[in-house]
Amino acid sequence: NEPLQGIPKAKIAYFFNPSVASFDLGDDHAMKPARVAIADALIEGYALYRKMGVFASLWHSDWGYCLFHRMLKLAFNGNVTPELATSAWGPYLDQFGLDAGNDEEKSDCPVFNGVYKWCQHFSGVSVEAGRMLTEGNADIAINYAGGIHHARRSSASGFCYINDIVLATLELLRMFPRVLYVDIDVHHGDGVQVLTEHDCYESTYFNGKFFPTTGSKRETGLRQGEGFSVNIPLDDHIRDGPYFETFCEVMDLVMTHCQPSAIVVQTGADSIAGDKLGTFNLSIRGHGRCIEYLKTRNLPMLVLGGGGYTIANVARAWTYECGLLNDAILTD
Ligand code: TV1
Ligand code: CA
Ligand code: ZN
Repeated sequence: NEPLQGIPKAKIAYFFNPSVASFDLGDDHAMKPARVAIADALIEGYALYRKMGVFASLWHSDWGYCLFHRMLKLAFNGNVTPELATSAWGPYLDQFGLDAGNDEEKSDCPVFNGVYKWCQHFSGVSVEAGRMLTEGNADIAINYAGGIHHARRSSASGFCYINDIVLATLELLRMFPRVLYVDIDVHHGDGVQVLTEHDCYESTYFNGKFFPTTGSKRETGLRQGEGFSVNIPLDDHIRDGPYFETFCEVMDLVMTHCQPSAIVVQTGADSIAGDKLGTFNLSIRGHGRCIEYLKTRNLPMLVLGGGGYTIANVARAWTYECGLLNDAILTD
């Protein structure tokens, strides 16, 4: 696993904003933004900061809302709060996929304190990370706070209120004619799929019952994107061997067919064994092999986070993969 002689190392821009740790969707909510801070602490602890350009991005941006989303900005002008959600704005929440977050029922997309800031933060950073690539200032840009793949243009879904992946991909498409999106989160990346008619797309997991229930093999792209999407339904409890065999087989074909000029990868860690929501049996090493595979293509690459609900696994996986991207093999 030594880096090949003579091949220059990739220039990596790593983004982290410590304020992620302060966002809280609710005590018992599965999505914990703070896991990104734990991953970051481990990444720093393994001395990976010394190998990358580190951007403690404090940038908050409304771009996302201007470019693409209507929901929170236009509907609520960013002022949505739990108090307003239970009073004046109550009747309008439903159409935007939001929930007042009453204790009685577990809701995927509650209006929590700071929801708008959280979205501004990670989506602004994903776009900024994308810009590092379009401006040629890095070969790989990383934002583990992003990768929030279910959000639709006008509605929240599955813990996702704003689709930073689509926003960052739009930024990449300004420079790169074809962007390949790869999604190894256990859930199907439905919000990205519906918005990427011209791009390649790959996702894992389909089962008519598992959230969000989309992502069958027959969904292969629309109009000018027909034939440029691929969904790979996989079985529960799938292990490293069969998973990576399928991944390679499909990706080899995708690479030839699509000839991408840049890659966006959503590295949701809920496909790792022992996840609170996920049902796959991948090891961290197995999950990481997908990242290794993509890295060897030597294309500008935006690496985003995603799901991941067993926090120690998330932090370990993203640290291990951040190591791989930096040509370092980390061990326990
Ligand atoms: C509050 C508190 C919400 C505890 C939601 C699991 C909770 C879930 C919770 C949960 C949970 C889902 C559905 C609900 C069908 C809907 C970031 C009836 C222990 C990218 C999103 C999964 C995954 C949504 C996001 C899913 C991602 N599963 N505890 N909610 N409706 N929603 O099934 O892809 O990882 O589980
Ligand atoms: Ca997926
Ligand atoms: Zn997921």
